[in-house]
Amino acid sequence: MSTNAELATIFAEMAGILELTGANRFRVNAHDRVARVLEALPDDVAELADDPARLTAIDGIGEGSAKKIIEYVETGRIGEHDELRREVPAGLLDVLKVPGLGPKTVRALWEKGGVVDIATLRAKLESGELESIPRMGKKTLENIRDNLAYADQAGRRLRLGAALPIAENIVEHLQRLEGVTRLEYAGSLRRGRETIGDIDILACTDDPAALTDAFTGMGHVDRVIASGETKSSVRLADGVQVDLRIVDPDAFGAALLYFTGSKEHNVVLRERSIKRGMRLNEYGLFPDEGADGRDDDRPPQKRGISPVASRREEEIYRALDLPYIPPELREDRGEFDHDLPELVEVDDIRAELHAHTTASDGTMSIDELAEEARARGLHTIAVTDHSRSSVQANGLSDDRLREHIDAVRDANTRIEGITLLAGSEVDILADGRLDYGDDLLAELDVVVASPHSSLRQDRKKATARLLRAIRHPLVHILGHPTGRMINSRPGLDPDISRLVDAAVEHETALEINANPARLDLRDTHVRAAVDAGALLAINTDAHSPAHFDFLRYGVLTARRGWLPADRCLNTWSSRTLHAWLKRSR
Ligand code: DGT
Ligand code: CA
Ligand code: CA
Ligand code: ZN
Repeated sequence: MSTNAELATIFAEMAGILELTGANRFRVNAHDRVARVLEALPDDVAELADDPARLTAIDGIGEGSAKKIIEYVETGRIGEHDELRREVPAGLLDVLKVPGLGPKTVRALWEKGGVVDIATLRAKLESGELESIPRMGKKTLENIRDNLAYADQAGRRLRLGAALPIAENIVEHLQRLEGVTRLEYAGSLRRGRETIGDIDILACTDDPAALTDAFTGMGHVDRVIASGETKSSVRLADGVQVDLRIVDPDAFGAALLYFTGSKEHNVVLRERSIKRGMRLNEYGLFPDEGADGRDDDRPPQKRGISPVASRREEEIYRALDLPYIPPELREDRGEFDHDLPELVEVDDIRAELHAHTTASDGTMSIDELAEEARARGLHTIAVTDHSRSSVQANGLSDDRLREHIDAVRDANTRIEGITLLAGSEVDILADGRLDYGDDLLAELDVVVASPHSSLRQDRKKATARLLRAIRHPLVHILGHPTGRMINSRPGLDPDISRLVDAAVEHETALEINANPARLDLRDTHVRAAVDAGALLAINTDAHSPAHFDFLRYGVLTARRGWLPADRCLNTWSSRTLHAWLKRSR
């Protein structure tokens, strides 16, 4: 393991132990953050450790963490880590990673149930031994059992929100090398899929050996899987594989097209080529004769055969009588037979309609939230804290909401350059009723209604529940409609076509929650909503300033669902948006 990888593991472990032993959130988060920063850092942290200032210059690494990193580089251990490890059984940290198991529960399982690792957890679930632990009902234990099974089958695909920053760091790092003329990521990442199997990178360079060395020698490389003249693969500390392919500049477009995929999209492109008397492969689009060298697997260009198109993706599409197809649409989901929409872009987004403050479970005050939103160029920010039933999120009682509305309206008169709207993210209760009465909801400028509990309802109940919220005349937006968490919680499975039809009829917008753990609605649901003519909202659900950066994940998902800018509330002018919000008031 490289130093980066080792340190990332250590910091993640310290965060886990601190969490289990009930340390304060701030300390847990600081360790967790350092782990993630090191995981994505292509520079070798051991080299940076010569100078503490170079470490603290990295976003997320403070003075305390820098000291620990230096301690590790110099001595091979961190004193604090050794001390922490003595406090809990090593296998307990795996138990903490089981979806749905928080530190409090794991602690109870450990102290009262004798669970020390996944194996004892499984065995004790089996034997019924855990049922005697206070507040550990049959239902809770059943959930744990299901979550164990779900986590097993979710496998090792990385969330988009984890993969994209890693890929961007690598691209930035390698692009700086002498001789590199082009370097981009391709694959499912470029298509914006919600999870990524591996990261595919394509490059052109005058010095392939130097690029390969730099790639396999990156600080966070855990293992070099392959290292060849044109193709190398590495595994990073967190287990994700990265493939690097070095290609000829004249064939870059063809390679980018091929390795962006999807496989299904490529298959249709190849068939289309054949119908037009041509052949398409990763080196280019060629005249039929000679493109496939029988016993010669060198690129056709090297065998003296000139391509019809190969330098740019656009040229290949044009030669196949197609418009340029954006990567997010390349799934063979109708992109060859339909007029393509003007897809929404990050720069189109001008309003955030779902955000939290310290009144519930956010970290920002109303003023800080407004300042952050204004700095990001938005004309409107809706303050939508949780409602009373979301107890764990410090949801607002009726009285607290009334005070909060006044505070938001007051802030709105004080703060220049942005409009603050008083809103709520109101819980949709299990039967579809909302968590506040209509009088109170009618006082709000924005009502986002979301499910947070009873997320294991059957399809029929879930559909009826969400339909009731969509039809509610005071609801503007249905927030994260299924409540799923990617790789950890399946969430509700409602009849989406009935939901989108009702959303069209009642002019209720459906949210694409941009949090990369949610991406809810998902791409295929967005497509169903767009096809039915529904309105969508892309919201970050910000609980802290950094969460505003989630926007791009929401936009990628929207684009995969063919969402044009004008069907998205957040792109509208403030006049149009405010008029729409007032329609039912
Ligand atoms: P992933 O990594 O599982 O999230 O998905 P992709 O789409 O990135 O797939 P990957 O990494 O296996 O390959 C990258 C692209 O290369 C893929 O989207 C299309 C192209 N490709 C790879 N293998 C094949 C193949 O056997 N046939 C065709 N037509 N294309 C392929
Ligand atoms: Ca891939
Ligand atoms: Ca790959
Ligand atoms: Zn929220």
